[in-house]
This record gives sequence, structure tokens and C-alpha cells, in this order.
Amino acid sequence: MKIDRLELREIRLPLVTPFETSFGRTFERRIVLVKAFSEGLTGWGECTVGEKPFYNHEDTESCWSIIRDFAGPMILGIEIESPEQIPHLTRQIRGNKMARGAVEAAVWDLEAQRQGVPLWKLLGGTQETINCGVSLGLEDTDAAMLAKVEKEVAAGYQRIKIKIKPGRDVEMIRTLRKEYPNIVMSVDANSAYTLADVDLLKQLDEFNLLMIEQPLSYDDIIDHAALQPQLKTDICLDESILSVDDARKALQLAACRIINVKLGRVSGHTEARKIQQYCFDRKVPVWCGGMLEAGIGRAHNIHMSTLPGFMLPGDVSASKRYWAEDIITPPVEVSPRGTIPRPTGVGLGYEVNEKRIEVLTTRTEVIK
Ligand code: OSB
Ligand code: MG
Repeated sequence: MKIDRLELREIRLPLVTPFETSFGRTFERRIVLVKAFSEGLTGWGECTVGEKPFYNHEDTESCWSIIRDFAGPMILGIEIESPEQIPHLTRQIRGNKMARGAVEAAVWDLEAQRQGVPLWKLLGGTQETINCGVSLGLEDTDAAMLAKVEKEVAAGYQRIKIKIKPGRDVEMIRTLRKEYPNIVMSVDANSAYTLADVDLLKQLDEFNLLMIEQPLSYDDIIDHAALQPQLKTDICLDESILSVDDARKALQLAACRIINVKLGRVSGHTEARKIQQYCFDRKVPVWCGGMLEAGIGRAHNIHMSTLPGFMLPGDVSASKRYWAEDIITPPVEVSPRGTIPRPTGVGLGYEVNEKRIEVLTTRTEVIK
């Protein structure tokens, strides 16, 4: 197949409730969508980048220009036999993986449609349903956090992840654990601590957490390797794993025992699948992370999560937790057992609501 043209769109989508991490609060998303055209078919990708370069170095604006000026032109008009060629075609671009991953995602959707199969089948997914957890943003009070935990436990989610930061950590988790001693619970620090905080982090061991996600610097593996042996709790790396090579290094150094795979952070399905395979071969669990995606990104996450290495519940939750109305139909729904069935339709298996996207669009650009 040859990609004839790409259409870039930026949409604005307000969150139903603000989401706060240790690096800031998000009220409204600015999302870049990529629509790829080939032989009468169209494929969709969603860029998973944040509005500000606070999670990683990329932002909505940088992704727009990288796709428009570099990643887009590099894949146009070239005979592509498999979407796995996309990382190779864009290899001259250093970093900027979320931008490149969005383009790759659109081509995977296209190829699945061209073959007339659901994306999970093309990727090699084996799981019939995926297991879902939720990520709960920071709250100023324990009471507010407790109310959120209560709601999501009642909804059936299989794992509750709590964002933490200095001052909102040990005592808050103690309060939550008192009310919910037996639920599967984890914490995510988004790099809010340093090795100087090891005594504090050790105190989290008493709460029987499934994992502590990214306690130290966003670009660190070495200090995490110094921290892991001092903790009983498993460390999960998110921010600092950008490739299968990073996963190998982290596991060789025993810097973590679990890996969070985010499609954009690792540059797309091709690399995500490699990380998943590398970890699966070593019995290291991976799970699918989230970046407050709208429906297209959420659908890609669902397909990825059917791969056999995704052994722990992911941050793949219902559309309604984030959006009054999603950009796909039907919206993503989670069963009372905390699962999502793999889609049965061709490609993403959800209908992209182009009318809704049109209404939300703040800018469009065609790359030919
Ligand atoms: O670290 O997992 C993270 C959201 C934005 C940036 C980073 C993270 C998150 C989340 C939300 O935890 C996960 C979701 O999309 O539900
Ligand atoms: Mg995280």
C-alpha cells in the first residue's frame, strides 16, 4: 500500500473532571489526530502527547510540527508492505516518539482494514477480553480520594492506581488501605521523588501495593536499580522506558519488576509489541498505560492489550470517565467485572464519529 495523503486535526476536548498528577493538572485536552488515506481506505491514529512537555519532552505543538514537517512526508508515496516499516521510514527523527507513533497507529488501522481483520488480529493478540484498572488523579483531601476509590471499586475495576506526590503519599495511602484493605492497589509518583526519599518510599511497603510506578527521575534507570533492592514493593517503570532496549537494560539491572507500556511513549505498536514479547519471554508482566486518550487512542490501547504479555490490568477505562461524549461510537464500556471484550469489527472496530470531530476541530492540515 501507498499512503496518498495524511490529514492532521487538532481537537479540543474538555475532561469531565480535571486530572492531576505530580507534574500538574489537566482540564481540557488538545489532541492531534492523524487520518491516513490509501486506496480508498482511511486509518486513524491519535497522538498521546500532553499539552505541556511535563510528562516527557513532547507537547501537542511539537507533535503537530514534527508530523507535518518530518514524519508525515517521510512515509508518503512509498510502497509499504507492513506498518512495521514505519519506524524505519521515520528513523532519522531522533526521539519525538509520540509524534511518530501517531502516524504509525494510523497506518496499522489502515492495514487491518486492507486485510479485513480487527487490529488485534493483525498485531497477534490472543486475549479475548482485557483487564481494566483506573488511574485516580491527585485530590487535596483523603475524603475526596476515598470517594473516588469507592466509586471505581463499585464499578468493578480490577485495580485502583493512586497518584502520589510528596505530602500526599504515606498518610493518604494509610487512610485508603484502612477502608479498603483487600483491593488491588498501586501508586504512581510520575518522578516526584529522588533517592534521598528512600526512607519514605520504604514506608509504602507496609501497604501491600501491587507496584510503585516511576518513583524517580523520568530519564533514570540507574537510581531505580539502586532503589528496587531496598523495597519489597515492585517498581514499575513508565517514563524511563522508551524502547525494547531500555526494557532490556532496566531488567538486566533489576531496576524494576513490571513495565508500563504506552503506545506513544515507545513510538507505536511495532516497538510496544517488541517490549511485550521481550518481557513475556522473561515472565515479566507488562500492562497498558494511558495518557487521557480520546476514543481513537483508547481503541488502539485495547487492541494492544490483547497481546499475551499484558498480564496485569491496564489504565484502559470507560470513555465516560473522561468524556461527556467520545469521538468514537459506541463509547468504550467496561463490564461489571472490570473487562472490555476485544472488538470484533475490522480495523479499530469502533466507528470514528467524524461529525463530532469536525465540531471539535480547531485546526486542520493536509500533508500530500
Ligand atoms: O503516568 O500513567 C501516567 C495521565 C497523564 C500522564 C501520565 C499518566 C497518566 C495517567 C492516566 O495515569 C491514565 C489514563 O489515561 O487513564
Ligand atoms: Mg505513570
